[in-house]
Amino acid sequence: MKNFRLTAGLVPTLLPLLAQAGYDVNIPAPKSTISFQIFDLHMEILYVCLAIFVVVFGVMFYSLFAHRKSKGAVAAHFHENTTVEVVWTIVPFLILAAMAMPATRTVLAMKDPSNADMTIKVTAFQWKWQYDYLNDGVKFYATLSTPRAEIGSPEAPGKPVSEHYLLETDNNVVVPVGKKVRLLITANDVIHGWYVPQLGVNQYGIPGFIKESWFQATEPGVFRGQCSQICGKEHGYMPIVVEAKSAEDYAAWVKEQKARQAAAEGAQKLSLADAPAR
Ligand SMILES: [Cu+2]
Repeated sequence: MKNFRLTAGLVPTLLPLLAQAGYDVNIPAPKSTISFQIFDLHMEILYVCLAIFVVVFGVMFYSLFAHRKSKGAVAAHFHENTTVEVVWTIVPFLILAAMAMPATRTVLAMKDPSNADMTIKVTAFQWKWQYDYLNDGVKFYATLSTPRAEIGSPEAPGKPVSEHYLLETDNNVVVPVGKKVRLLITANDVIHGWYVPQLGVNQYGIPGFIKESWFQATEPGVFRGQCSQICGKEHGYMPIVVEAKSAEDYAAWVKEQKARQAAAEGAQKLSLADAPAR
């Protein structure tokens, strides 16, 4: 009894701690409409599992305790009980059906990129990403920007590792908050995976195929991900960084990118014109 009281006394102490831990012990905090839906589904299924756990282990431990040998319990001898067999077939079936319905709804929503506000074509390479903003005419590569010296020696004494070690790029994917962004994902060499957990997207990029996905960021911020498909020796060195900005900041970014692109093209034309005629 004393042990029971001790255990029961721990619950009110542990609960606030668990609540405080919050997202720290859970999957990353959702930051897009679809990842909120995925998160809610994950919690619903978790609660179902928890309820099954409590019921099954409750019955088991009660039975062990109430029918223990020292109390003189004698095992019953019976075979085939139709009622019990029907119940233990129908109950799990109903539980599975109840879980399948919200899961199907969420998977269908994940696969529905219709009515998008903008489209970005994502092409994976060994080992970088190319982004092509089909509506705004912006196009660039994004490569890892963690200094080479840090890679392979993160534990080297006296060499601090940068905050976003292996999760930072030279050019981030900038998107406007609240806009539905459709992604057309493909690859140029081998299979890669465009994976940003907080945006709820994990989609293979397969050479010769164009796969669709989408997200709608719910708040401004920087969301980091990585290639999710082992794609060669630098698979771990092709991160994804998505920056969600306000509509005005996004428009300013597009303008800046276009000016940069125009300047680069101008410089290329000039150098071609300077080349000696053959
Ligand atoms: Cu890859």
